[in-house]
Amino acid sequence: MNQYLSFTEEVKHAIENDLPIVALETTIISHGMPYPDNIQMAQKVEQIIRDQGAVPATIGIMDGKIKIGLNEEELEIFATRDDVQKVSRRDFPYVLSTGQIGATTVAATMIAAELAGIKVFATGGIGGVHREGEMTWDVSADLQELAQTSVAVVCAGAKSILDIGRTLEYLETHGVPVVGYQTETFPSFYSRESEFNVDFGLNKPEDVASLMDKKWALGLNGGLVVANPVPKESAIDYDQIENVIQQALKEAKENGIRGKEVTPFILDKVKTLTEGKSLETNLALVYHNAEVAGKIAKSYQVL
Ligand code: PSU
Ligand code: MN
Repeated sequence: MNQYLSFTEEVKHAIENDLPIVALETTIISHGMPYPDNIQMAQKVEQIIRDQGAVPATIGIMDGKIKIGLNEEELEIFATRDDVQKVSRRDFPYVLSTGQIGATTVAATMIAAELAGIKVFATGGIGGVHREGEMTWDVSADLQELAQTSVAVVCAGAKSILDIGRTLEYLETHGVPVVGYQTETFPSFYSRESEFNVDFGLNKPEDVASLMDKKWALGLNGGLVVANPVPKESAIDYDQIENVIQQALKEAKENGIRGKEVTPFILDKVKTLTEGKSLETNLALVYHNAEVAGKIAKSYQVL
């Protein structure tokens, strides 16, 4: 194992005994949701994974180590401190070497999961090609990570703050399968649909596990997107959220928001503009993703 990894007892035990493990990210805690919703979410997601018979491993950087699994106290730190760095692939060496606290994005969590031998990761939504990305070149490092790091990312698709069409084109170019879990339509985070289809619809956790197994057995390194639509009762209407997103994007532009600040800024605006409804939806979809990821991890482990 890599010398910079450090494990909780629960995760260490799971690795030693070949138990199914689901990785979880910390950017969603530190930069994706307000306190105390974020800490409640972090705890509940772990519980949902345990209820599925898998072991949660929330990943973050602290004390010069990449922590694979965080205890209660550490989770609280990620949820409350305002000096937590947002860490993607680029930021990893800096934050680790300066001993800062780093919340891992999808890309960084995938890197850590792969180092730890974890194959399944549950999150909310992946980053992607931003709208007007052809001008700004704002393309999330999550996409390039999916191209090269062999982890299945269970998410509710990509937010329509992004250019979903270009995001899917990017993934196709880089050989990343986009699997719809019990859907043929690519979900757009708050909504169960978008204008785009997934590449492959699969209905059972075993089917997803089998696809993962075949991909990697062929030496086709890289991840896959398992797009799992938000439950119906928590979904927001596609057109309704589009108006909100337009407004949030406009404000981001007016405020000159750039680089890694863009995604957190827009998320926060959307939350304010929907008067918290988007947060409720966000929570519901993360819980659903955790449940499905737990099932996939179990199915993959017995192959
Ligand atoms: N989308 C969400 N919530 C989030 C993120 C994305 O709905 O918290 C976070 C994830 O950690 C994702 C990151 O990996 O934002 C992408 O940031 P960027 O676009 O700067 O790559
Ligand atoms: Mn970006």
